[in-house]
Amino acid sequence: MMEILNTKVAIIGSGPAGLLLGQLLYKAGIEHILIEQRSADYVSARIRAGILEQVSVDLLKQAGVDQQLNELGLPHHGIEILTNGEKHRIDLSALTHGKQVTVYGQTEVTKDLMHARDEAKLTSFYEVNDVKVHEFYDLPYVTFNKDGQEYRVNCDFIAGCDGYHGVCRASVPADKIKTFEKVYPFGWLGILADVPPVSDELIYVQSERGFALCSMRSSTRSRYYLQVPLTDKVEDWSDERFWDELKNRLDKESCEHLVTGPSIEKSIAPLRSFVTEPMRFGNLFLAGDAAHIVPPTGAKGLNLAASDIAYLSSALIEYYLNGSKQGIDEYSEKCLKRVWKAERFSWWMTHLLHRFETESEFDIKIKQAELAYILGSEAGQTTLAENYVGLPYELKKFDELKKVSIKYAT
Ligand code: FAS
Ligand code: PHB
Repeated sequence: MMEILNTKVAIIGSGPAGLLLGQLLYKAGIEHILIEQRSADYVSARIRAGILEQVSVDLLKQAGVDQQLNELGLPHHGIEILTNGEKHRIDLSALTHGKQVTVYGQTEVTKDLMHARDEAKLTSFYEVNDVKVHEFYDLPYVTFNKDGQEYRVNCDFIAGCDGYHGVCRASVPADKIKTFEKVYPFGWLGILADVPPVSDELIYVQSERGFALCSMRSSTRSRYYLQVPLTDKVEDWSDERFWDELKNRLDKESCEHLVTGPSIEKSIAPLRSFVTEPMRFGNLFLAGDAAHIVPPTGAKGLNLAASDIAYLSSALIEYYLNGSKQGIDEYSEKCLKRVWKAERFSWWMTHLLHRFETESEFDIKIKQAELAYILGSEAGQTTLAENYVGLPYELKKFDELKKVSIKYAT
């Protein structure tokens, strides 16, 4: 016997996009149901991004989940780029009239949003199977199975926040969707270790042995990455081999400051650029990784998910509060303008800092000259800095709506 539920918005996926949308809709008094295939424990344990743009921090504040972020988040005003054995600091704040980024793990963002959801006793279904989306060009509904019970959720809208491998994008008829993709011929081997970071700020490394990144989660927990061939497997990389290779790519001073220790997480992530056009299909909206993927070099993945949700939550709040469909109709075009700029920046940073087996000696010289120009020019550094801290939203009405949704704050 199918159990029938009715709501305004069905959110598929309990990653940062789905959770943030749910929280913003809740703050605006708009009922919704969240549907996730994995367990809540699995979702809250995932280790991924680490850098929040200021616009993402503002959105988490708007959602009322910024308490721990304010206490534990690390404001960063610069990054370093290491090339040819020399470190060059990019003064993000000086070059962007005071903007900054905040180091705060996606894992913590997810836990903060899940905690807020639990506190508000919102309707969530975890560990579901066989999720399907239906009739999203007409009267949409979602079906799924949980513990042997079949469910049908009738709704006005479906938010496809189910990531790159989700069911929502896959459910769009082929003649209604276009995708753009670039797969990079290497991956990132990431390690998490409870050791103090090698430096106060992130170090992006361009070396002849390949890219490396020195990042962190706190003053006692570090996150490091190495560019590795796609053929590598995690089991090929002992902790000792990882630390030795990282030292081979770092400068002398950093090696002297590097504290090594046992990994608490180690994984290899593939790198791709991917965009879906459009991002809206009748009453189905794609947001976050369901619609686009960036190589993590520019630290944009999580932040793009946040900007999609800024646009989508604003559009849905405007629809239910003011009866206007303008935000809904403009959703895809507005998202994609910001998505493509972040795709370009992420592609550019990846191209500039990684080694490609196919590049000629001339290509390498040109890339080194490009990086030397960027590092030696205020204009060059500014273009890197303003993209890294996050380009502004084109969402003037969002501020007005923020007041409305705060008015509904519980
Ligand atoms: P997510 O993929 O986070 O969430 C989608 C959710 O939908 C998941 O919980 C999934 O279980 C669920 N789902 C999927 N199919 C479903 C179905 N059929 N039914 C119900 N639920 C379904 N970004 C950075 O900025 N920096 C990084 O260093 C970085 N590292 C990354 C490392 C890895 C291994 C990966 C995969 C991504 C990384 N990213 C990084 C990008 C990442 O942070 C994403 O941008 C971010 O998770 C996007 O959030 P969501 O769009 O919510 O998608
Ligand atoms: C991270 O800390 O996980 C991180 C930071 C910056 C990036 C990518 C990942 O560009």
